[in-house]
Amino acid sequence: MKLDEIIISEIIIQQYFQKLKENLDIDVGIVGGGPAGLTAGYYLAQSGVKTALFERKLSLGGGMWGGGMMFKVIVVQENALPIFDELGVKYNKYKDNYYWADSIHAVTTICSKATQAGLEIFNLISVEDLMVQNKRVSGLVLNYSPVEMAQLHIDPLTIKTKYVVDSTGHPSEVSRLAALKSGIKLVTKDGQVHGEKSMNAEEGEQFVVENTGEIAPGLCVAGMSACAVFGGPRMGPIFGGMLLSGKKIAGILLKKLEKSIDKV
Ligand code: 48H
Repeated sequence: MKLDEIIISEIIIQQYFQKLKENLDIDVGIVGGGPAGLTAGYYLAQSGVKTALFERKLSLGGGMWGGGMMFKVIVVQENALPIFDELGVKYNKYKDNYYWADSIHAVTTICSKATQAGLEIFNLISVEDLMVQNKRVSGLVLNYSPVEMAQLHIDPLTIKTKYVVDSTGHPSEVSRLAALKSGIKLVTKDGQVHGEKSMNAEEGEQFVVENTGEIAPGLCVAGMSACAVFGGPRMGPIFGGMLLSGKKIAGILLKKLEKSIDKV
């Protein structure tokens, strides 16, 4: 059967811009597609919240792909296993409270479940700023990652959000932007981003979950960004805290958005 190259191009252009247009005004805009952002996106989309995730890179998964030091194994503790069970990620027991999974299997499975649940993921898009109205974060300012990488002087586009989740990992980019430019004080002691501290797996894993939440009107933090914003320790290649943080922020947002929380 004959294939027409122009129809192939037409499908891609039409469908992509349709998706982008449908996401100009959304409930939740998640920035960063690592384990925290993807888990948050899964639970929100699963509950019917209109959610889009923006990832700067070509691939999703953030720091999960590389396991520890490029060795593709991740460690997860017992209290996060219900999330792996729900997402269908297979894992193995090493000893009490130490479980491990293949990092490639974990990332691909979480991505698959999240998109099946209805999460719209836009890769190759960087969030370069926030829209702020009446002292509330009310949108995301987007640009194509290649524009950012080539340092081209090209203006961005903006989408409207009820809530933004900063799940940008170690750099906590969105929270830093908010502290620097928005004129809104973050809920940290001095209103600023404190920066993450040196390794302590046990404290870091607890800290990341405890500090997941709304840090300015309309702006939430989850995953490693929560450690960076509130000055908590890093924890190395153990990922339970990232998954639990993603699930926690989804639960908080579901309550705020007054949707069913049955599935969270
Ligand atoms: C679009 C952006 C932008 C932007 C960044 O680093 P991540 O995997 O983040 P988490 O919090 O889900 O997981 C952290 C974990 O991977 C980790 O690093 C751990 C546990 N470290 C412990 C330790 O001791 O080192 O993912 C963040 C994602 C990445 O894919 C970035 O490309 C993306 O966010 N991102 N996307 N616009 N402005 N900034």
